[in-house]
Amino acid sequence: MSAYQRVLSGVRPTGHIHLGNYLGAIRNWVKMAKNSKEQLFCIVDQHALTTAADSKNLSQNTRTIAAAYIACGIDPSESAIFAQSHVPAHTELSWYLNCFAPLGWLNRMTQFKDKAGKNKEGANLGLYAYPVLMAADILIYKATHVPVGEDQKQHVELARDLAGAFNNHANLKVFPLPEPIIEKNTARIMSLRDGLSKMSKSDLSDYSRIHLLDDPDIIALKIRKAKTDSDPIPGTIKELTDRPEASNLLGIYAALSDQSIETVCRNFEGQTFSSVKQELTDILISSLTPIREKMHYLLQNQDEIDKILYRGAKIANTLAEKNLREVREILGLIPRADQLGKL
Ligand code: AQP
Repeated sequence: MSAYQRVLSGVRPTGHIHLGNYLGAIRNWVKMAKNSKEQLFCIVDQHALTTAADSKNLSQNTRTIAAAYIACGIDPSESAIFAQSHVPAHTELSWYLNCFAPLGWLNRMTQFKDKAGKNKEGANLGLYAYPVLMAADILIYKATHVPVGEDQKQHVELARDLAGAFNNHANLKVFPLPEPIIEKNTARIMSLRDGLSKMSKSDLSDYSRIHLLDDPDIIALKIRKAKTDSDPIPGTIKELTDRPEASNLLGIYAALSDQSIETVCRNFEGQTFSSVKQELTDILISSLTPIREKMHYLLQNQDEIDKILYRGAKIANTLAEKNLREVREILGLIPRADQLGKL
């Protein structure tokens, strides 16, 4: 029997997909997909519009993220891979959920505070309402499990709260409460330039992250330049406290070599970062080269990517429309002509 009923997750096509997206999210999707009944992986292009809409590159970025999913091991014949904007039910459900979302819940969202920065009055409504659209992304499929990095945990919790609020209104268990699935060791991969900041697509410095499309020379250069400290590697994880950059690099090495950080510390004990950086470079290159090559191949065959996206959207639309019809009926809206008799 499958451990997971229906798995759903997504990435924003906002720029270069990076090692944090891979280790914190997509690698876990691949593992979970093998153990779940149904999987849907979307490229959340409408979320990308909430921060500095990059209309010139959005469609290309969307295809690049789709290529990354496939290259990282998501099988499009077993999982629906699609663009969020190809399934209009997401935004429709999002509106209904908006009407169940007290402002107090949204005011607690830390990502809005981080992304809006000091200029909250100037931030757009889409950025503020982003977590409700994310709840709709999940609930429109009645997804049961949502693999994410640590930064998205609060948003999945909001989706649970909104599912509960809607279920209470309906006096029915319409939506299952989705569970966030977070891989503890890779939940938060940090910037290569600052061990206290998350590795992020929107960081201005390319040297802060490894892109999945970086070639070996660039990977080697970025790791050479990665911030470290001058102390040798300790034998225990406890001694890594207050050494954020060292913890991050050893954590990345541990994740890629499928070892615990404890084992990595023991194996490298007493060595300096220059030798560890060489080993880290080697394992990054050997892990990411097949992904980069497959992404390049797919990106040269964009029609193939589009076919996969359209096929995925067809599966997603069928599921979403069925659930949307149920929601509309509960809310008391007159059924749409095209939905009559289809429940
Ligand atoms: N540094 C990270 N470590 C672990 N997981 C991460 N994720 C993102 N960064 C890290 C996880 O990747 C998935 C997709 O993220 P997203 O693109 O939808 O949004 P994000 O979390 O805002 O990612 P970025 O890279 O920081 O993008 P920008 O800069 O555009 O905001 C999620 O599961 C996320 O947790």
